[in-house]
Amino acid sequence: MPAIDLSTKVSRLRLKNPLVLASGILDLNAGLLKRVSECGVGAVTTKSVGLKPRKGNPNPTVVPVENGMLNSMGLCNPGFGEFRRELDELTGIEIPVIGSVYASTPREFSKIAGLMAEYNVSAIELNVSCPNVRGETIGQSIGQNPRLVGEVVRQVKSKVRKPVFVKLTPNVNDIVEVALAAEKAGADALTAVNTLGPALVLDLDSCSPILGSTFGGLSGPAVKPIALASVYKIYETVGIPIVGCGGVTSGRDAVEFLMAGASAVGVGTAVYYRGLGVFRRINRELLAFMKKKGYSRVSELVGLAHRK
Ligand code: RRO
Repeated sequence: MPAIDLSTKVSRLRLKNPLVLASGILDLNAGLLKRVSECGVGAVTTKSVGLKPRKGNPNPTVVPVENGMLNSMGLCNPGFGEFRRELDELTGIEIPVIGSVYASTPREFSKIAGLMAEYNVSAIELNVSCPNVRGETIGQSIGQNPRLVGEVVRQVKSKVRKPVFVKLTPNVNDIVEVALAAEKAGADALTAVNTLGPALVLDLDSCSPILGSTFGGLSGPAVKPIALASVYKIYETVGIPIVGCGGVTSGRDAVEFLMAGASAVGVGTAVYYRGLGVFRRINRELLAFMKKKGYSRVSELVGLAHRK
């Protein structure tokens, strides 16, 4: 029996296995990204960075909930001026790094994406889907507007030669419309999906919201069926590869995302709850499933759920 091949391709990126560290976890500096890269993951994504530093929302910004967690970080990051020092130190990393960026206008997106692309990253991920900033044109207020998403992608693509991924928000009426706008404008891949919200948890003693900024984005197993439906719907209509993301914790979850149409699978909240061993465990379970069912390549699983 031939050896089972876990490798996969997303646009021009070759991954040794389909697991990707999702943006927002253990990714704010080179030391952490390198540490994660040695734990069996196929690629890592950086925290979303902007042109200027951003303090983010008041504490607490993370609260565990049943089957997941809420975060309201608020795009806190040191700004590109500081973050570029971390990128300088990423030279020895042996797997693809996806550089995540955010901005508030198409022009600003092309500027920050152009800066990020000068460093040791294999692709740029445009974060147009953070749910935790209100009252500003940033994050999901961009991703909820297909026309604006198209303009952002067009301007970035005219500046950047590396593959451009667009991270989509599930907090829309029709995610396929946004995915199509991104594809039409030249996006090379889609990451689906960011966190679900607004979501709320109350403290019964103080009779008030636990999160410092009231609402947050929900992630983890609780969102998996919605994330999976998003990937499934996008795959039916869109031709570019998808990185499926939302509640992946086990090999079974990864298989579901692949069968729904993802070419790779983001893991975020599971790292928070289960630690860095989670990547090897998911890969082991994926391998065991493939062996049991007689699959020899990940590509044989991609989109299988659509074969009527
Ligand atoms: O920083 C955040 O609050 C955040 C971001 Br950038 C994101 O993309 N998704 C999320 O749930 N939180």
